[in-house]
Amino acid sequence: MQLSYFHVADHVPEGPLPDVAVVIDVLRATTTIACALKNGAEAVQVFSDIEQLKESAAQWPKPSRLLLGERGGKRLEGFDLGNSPVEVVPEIVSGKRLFMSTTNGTRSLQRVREVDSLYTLALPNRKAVFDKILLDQPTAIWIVGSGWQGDYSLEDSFAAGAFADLVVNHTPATSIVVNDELVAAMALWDTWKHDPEACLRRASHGQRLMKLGNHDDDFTCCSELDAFSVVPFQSEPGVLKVS
Ligand code: 3SL
Repeated sequence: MQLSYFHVADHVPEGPLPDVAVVIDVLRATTTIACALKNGAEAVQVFSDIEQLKESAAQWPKPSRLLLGERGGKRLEGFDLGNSPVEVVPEIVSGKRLFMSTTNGTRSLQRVREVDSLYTLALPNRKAVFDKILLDQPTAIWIVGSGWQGDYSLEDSFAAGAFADLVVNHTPATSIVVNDELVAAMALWDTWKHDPEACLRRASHGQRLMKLGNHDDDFTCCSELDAFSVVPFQSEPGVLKVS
């Protein structure tokens, strides 16, 4: 099984696709997706373009839809929710389709939406996603981070290393770490694995969120390793459901 990591969507190569892709946006899109599906959302449909999101949402019955999104960490005007994993509680999201657009995470998802098996991963569902992917017995996995506006992000690379660490330790004889980006991500995991929240707070996007206000609950939720078992899977282009 060949494992590669690309820290932003723009670094994903053209050409043959792998059988599995895993998209990561620890702060906070893929954590929010995991929490929303765990809390009973019918699906999360992702868009990088806000106008397309509004058009698609308008086709959906009003009582069973929610608009969720942010730019620069702040909730979009006229949207029901921002992008906080602690806001997507069962009383609000259960049975609803969430139409979602975020600064970076939804762009990465769009970039690999043609891959046959597409999953999203956050720290709380790392082990669950790993267990599911192992059943697929893939030959190649692309791990795709979201970064921040085209730049590297510490927390996505940390989570990429956390995922790769599980794969490599479980199947040492058959796992091949293809690129140096993933070697570096695994070293990051080794550095911070005993204190994931410290890594998230040290990251530039963590610092950005702290400047925007009190996000303590977000940090707690986003750094809770292997806490629950929901596995978000792309069931049709752009639509994530529980696998
Ligand atoms: O960039 C993204 O996709 C978001 O997760 C950013 S934020 O944490 O909501 O600010």
